[in-house]
Amino acid sequence: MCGRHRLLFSGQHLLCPSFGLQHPLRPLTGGRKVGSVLNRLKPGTSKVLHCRMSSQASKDHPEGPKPPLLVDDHTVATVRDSRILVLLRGLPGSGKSTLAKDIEQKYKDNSRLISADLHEIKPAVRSSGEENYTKLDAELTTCFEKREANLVILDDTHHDRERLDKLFDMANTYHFVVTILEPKTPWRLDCAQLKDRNHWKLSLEELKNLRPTLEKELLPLYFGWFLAKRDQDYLRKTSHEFLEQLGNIKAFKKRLQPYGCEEKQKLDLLKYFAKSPNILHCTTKFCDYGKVLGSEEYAQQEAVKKAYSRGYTLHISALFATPRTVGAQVELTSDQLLIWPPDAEKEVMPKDTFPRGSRAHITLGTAADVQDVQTGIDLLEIVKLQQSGREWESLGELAGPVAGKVSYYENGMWMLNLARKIEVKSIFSGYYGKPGVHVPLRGKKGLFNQCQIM
Ligand code: 2AM
Repeated sequence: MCGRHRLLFSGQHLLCPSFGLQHPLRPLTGGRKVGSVLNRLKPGTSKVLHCRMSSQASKDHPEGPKPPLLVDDHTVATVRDSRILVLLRGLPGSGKSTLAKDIEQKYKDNSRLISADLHEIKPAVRSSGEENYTKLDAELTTCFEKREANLVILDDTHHDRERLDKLFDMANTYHFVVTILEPKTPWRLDCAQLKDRNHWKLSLEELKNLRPTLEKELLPLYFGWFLAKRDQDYLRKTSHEFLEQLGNIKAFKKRLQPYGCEEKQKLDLLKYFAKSPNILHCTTKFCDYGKVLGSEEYAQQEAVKKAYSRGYTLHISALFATPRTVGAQVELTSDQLLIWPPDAEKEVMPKDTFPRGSRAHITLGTAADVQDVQTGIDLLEIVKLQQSGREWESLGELAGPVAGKVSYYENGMWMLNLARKIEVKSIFSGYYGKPGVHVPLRGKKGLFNQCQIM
């Protein structure tokens, strides 16, 4: 796969010593408190039906295991610091609305539940045209634009790929992480039971037509840990600080050639790394929506299923910069290694052997024309050089929020080993949208003049 990417380097990295910024614990920012959608129901329509459905489900049947964002304290704390769009997905009558309301209740100060039922959008294989969604989309857009909630819950069947793609685009525009939840009720795919449970009175045949669109799991472009909003902001600031300080150290100024600059020139690294991922994340498995061999098996693993939508703390031990990428090295815990694919390192460097998890990283920025996947390859190059046992040059120390020692490897590869590890909260989920969604690392335009004469 990496053949698709431009691999320009010849194998050096930089080893930066530690940098110790502890983030100040900021108070929860939270969105505005919003009234429940239930308050805005049209009299006598779905409200009664919803309530009936909910109580019927809980009395008659166990509803299956609850998702981590309802029951796991660490996940709850992480969700509160994140921007998340929860898409409830499943057949009508399968228990989505009950789950949606439970989530809304749990996060009532900062969540917004938007329901297709309340917009009277009848689930059907083809008929739910764009126009049916005009009002719902307007409500959703306002909610995103006005920052009405940090947790947006969308209750709909979500069986139609085009519809989903539109939602993934919207989530990207407003920097929301998407998590797809399906009810675990025993009857969720049982059309005979669903016929009596769905308030749209869909016939057995209609339900059977819808079922195949929902049976198959939706595979993302990639799975990974997505950083909570405030930890993401903190890490972006930290990476700017790192690049600014690194660019100013004498030893760096003397080794500009791999970055395409002469010694006398000044390189602004913040401009050099033109783009940054829309949402900072640590990829576990790249799936290409299921096209990558083994991605379906990965998604089916019990550990992966259990981890999905759960909160994790990632530990960052070093920051690194190469002529292609800038990234953060992540040290995975044993718990996190459970969902780390055994072939993650071999996938990009088949001839070498690395300790499991060596590729774990967060891409912070890439130079123009360089793809994100390069960051993990650059990190492995650095690890490989470290493993070779050679002594690397220690060429300076950074201070303040990025305190730590800077090491130089070769070919423009630098690493800062942080004096104190940075901890960031994250949610394990999938990225389902289009590839290549980026924001500038800094500035309004992605590209600037890279080198200036000093
Ligand atoms: P990253 O994890 O280093 O940032 C979409 O391309 C995302 O999937 C990026 O975040 C990218 O890199 C990650 N990724 C991991 N393996 C990949 C591969 N083999 N091809 C493309 N992208 C990959």
